[in-house]
Amino acid sequence: MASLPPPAAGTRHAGTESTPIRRNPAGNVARPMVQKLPEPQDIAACLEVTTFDTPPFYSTSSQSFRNTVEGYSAPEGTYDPVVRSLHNLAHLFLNGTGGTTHLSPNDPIFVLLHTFTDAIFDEWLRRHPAAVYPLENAPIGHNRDYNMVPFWPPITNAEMFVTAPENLGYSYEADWPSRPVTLTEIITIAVVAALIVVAVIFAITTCAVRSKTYKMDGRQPLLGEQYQRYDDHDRHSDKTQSVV
Ligand SMILES: [Cu+2]
Repeated sequence: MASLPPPAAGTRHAGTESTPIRRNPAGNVARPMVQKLPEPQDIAACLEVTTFDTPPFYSTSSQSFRNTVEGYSAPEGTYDPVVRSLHNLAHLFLNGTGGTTHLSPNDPIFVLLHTFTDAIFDEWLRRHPAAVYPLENAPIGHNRDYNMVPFWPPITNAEMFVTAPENLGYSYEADWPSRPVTLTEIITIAVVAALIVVAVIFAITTCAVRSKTYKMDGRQPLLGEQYQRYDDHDRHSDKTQSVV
């Protein structure tokens, strides 16, 4: 029996005829939200989401790092049905083959996007060493001790919930963006700085006043002008005596 010829360039990975790879970056005028790529601060924000996943362990999960990096939540972790961010936003920005779920692996950018998404996950694991993978109630195949499909030999989700250098044989080198300072933090820093300045001025003033007082005390004669002198007293006594 003759074998089928290899699929021509531009066909689907499933081997059925399709169109060439298409890209129309930022060209989806019907969805302004997907006309831009994720920003570095979006990555910084998602790296600060502290919980790996939250019920219902789905694309509607809020404050879930998994759902945030996937792109169904705002970068800070809050679920919003209209938001598309990070991984999802990069797909949708491509607005073509890379933005269509069942075709996206045909665009070579897919490899870069998913490698970088894994690098973010790896950095998140490094920053949150106490994080736990859901034990139960996740969709089928996604509990901690379930095997990852289709890998063979079988390996569980828990076994892959480790940083890359730990036992996967590779590591990432990336300059991770730092989170911008929030207005609340700026106000807090300003208030603390002002209090420190006031405390320093108060301390300096107190020291100066005490030092001056000490010096004045040191020069204070035992008897000043306000005290009656012996001779005055004597004179006064003499007057008294003379009156008498
Ligand atoms: Cu993807």
